[in-house]
Amino acid sequence: MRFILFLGALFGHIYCRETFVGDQVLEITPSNEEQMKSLVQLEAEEHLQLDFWKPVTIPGARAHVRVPFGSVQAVKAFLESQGIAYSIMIEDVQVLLDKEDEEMLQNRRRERNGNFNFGAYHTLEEISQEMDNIVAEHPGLVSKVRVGASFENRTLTALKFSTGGDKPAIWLDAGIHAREWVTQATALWTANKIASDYGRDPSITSILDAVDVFLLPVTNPDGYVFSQTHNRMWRKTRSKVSGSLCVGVDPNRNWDAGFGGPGASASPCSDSYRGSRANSEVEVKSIVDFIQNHGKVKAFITLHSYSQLLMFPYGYKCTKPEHFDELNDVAQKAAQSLASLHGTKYEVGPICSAIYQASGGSIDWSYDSGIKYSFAFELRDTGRYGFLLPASQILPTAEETWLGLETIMGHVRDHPY
Ligand code: INF
Ligand code: ZN
Repeated sequence: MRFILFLGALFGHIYCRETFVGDQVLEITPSNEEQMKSLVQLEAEEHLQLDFWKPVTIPGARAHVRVPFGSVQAVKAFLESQGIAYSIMIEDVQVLLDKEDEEMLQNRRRERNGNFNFGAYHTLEEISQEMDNIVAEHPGLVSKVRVGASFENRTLTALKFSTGGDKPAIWLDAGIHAREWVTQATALWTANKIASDYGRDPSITSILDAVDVFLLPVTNPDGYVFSQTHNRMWRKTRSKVSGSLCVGVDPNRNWDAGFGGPGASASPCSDSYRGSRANSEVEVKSIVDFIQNHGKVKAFITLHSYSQLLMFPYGYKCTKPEHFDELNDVAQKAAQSLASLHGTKYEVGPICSAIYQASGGSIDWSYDSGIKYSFAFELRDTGRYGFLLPASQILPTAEETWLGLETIMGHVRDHPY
């Protein structure tokens, strides 16, 4: 572990941030089962501290792995000895992180007098402040809802968009995985878009005249703060795991849907650790309770990054969901709408075939709870920057994603059940 004392002028605190100087992200393409096996063995070598951004799935599929500087030579020598093809996706992770820090600093200076810059990454405090501003600017439409609290007791605050009455609702969350920063930024932009354009944009107006929308921009606030102050690569919650020195549970393995099945780890130190039991994470339990209490949630949409995928159930099994045809049709249309703006290509399909088997995922739980319109987006990009997507791509990402969301929300509006 390499730490530097980061005089946090950025956030006014003093804390240790992990550095990633010389770390490289490799794109590895195993071409057969034997090479796959070698890669799985490599992943098991704990001392190498490999961080798979995109896990190994099938021969010919590309895996992305962040390799700590100290392991780069050994890993490359191993891959070459096995004849496994690879390329360098990111030459030096720290260079991208320094740029990200610099941009956040500059944005903070500019913003002090100007208005909120949706095309930049923000701290949790700034996001919370902007959510308050959106409510203040649209009091008749937007309100704050306390969904619950995180392990470290930060409030899980959602925005409710409602034109009144007791309507069916659409749930939209982002940032369940802390390091996927473009998703929290996209959710905040989306909140402002819906609030600003209701009454002006016929599509948004017709959606909100039929359904309410609940939007939770930072589903994993503890992890998000940790990714900004200690470890940019953090994914999980920050809960204490009894009997382990490792921290946190993968909140996208903790839902009561095929819990503990394939594609989730039983090891607390794994980035896909499922937790000791379903709903062990208060962030997950809070959403489950909120949705069950509401009782009329008809769509559950979650934003992840990266890979440019629009997925629907199932992840915990590889059999087709009952409503496969309809979900696939809606997802195809949504991906087409999304692509129409900047040409960004998304693949569409069930989680298990789009990427891999993953148990305990949120949209499998919502679907099996009767919420038919359950979708997961994997936003930009496909690996050039991965989780470290430059802030310059936030606005184009948010604008194109909205076209996909609007398609799904319109379908929900027109197909009450
Ligand atoms: N997504 C994968 C994950 O390991 C795949 C996924 C997405 C599974 C949605 C289930 C539901 O959770 C990401 N992407 O982590 O950020
Ligand atoms: Zn994710």
